[in-house]
Amino acid sequence: MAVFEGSFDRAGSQRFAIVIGRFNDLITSKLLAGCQDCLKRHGVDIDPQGRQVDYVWVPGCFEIATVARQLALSQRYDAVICLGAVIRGQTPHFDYVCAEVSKGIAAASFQTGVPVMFGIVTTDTMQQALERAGIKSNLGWDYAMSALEMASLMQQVRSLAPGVDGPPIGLGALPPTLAEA
Ligand code: INI
Repeated sequence: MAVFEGSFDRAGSQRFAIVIGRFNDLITSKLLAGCQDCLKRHGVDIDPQGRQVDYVWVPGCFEIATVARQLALSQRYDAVICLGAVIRGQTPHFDYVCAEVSKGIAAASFQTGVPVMFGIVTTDTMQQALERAGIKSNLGWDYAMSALEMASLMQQVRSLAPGVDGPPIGLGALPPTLAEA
């Protein structure tokens, strides 16, 4: 039998989409910078005019999953990275947005078989969000690492059952990924 693990040495041949929420862009732009730094240092060409990373801006976290699912369905990407920030205010809005973005991203990944990374910072205060977006650490870097790992791992796991890489429910078989073509 075997042990499967994602590696970080295939980054130069992988493609990524990054979906970023404009809401709280003081935070999300810093998450994006951390994410890009990680991808670049692992050999990914992060230039928007290049062939490896596409960037998609959406109004806020509520819209992220819809776009991420559509990008995953395109089969152009080895992983989709979602970046957003939800900061608790004095209204119940926080809970609605958190619930939808978390369920939506999980569904997008499960339905398409493409790794969709949950890069959503959820905090009580702006100070806590800033600490996670560069003051203490930058979670954008961590989300990119997870994307690299999952992109590599899914390539290996898919190869166990060639031609059966479609989603588990509902949508029927999808064409092979560009990475495999
Ligand atoms: N969007 C966020 O990304 N973060 C938030 O903290 C947030 N809050 O708290 O309101 C938020 N709201 C906007 C929402 O995501 C949608 O863009 C908007 O409701 C339009 O559909």
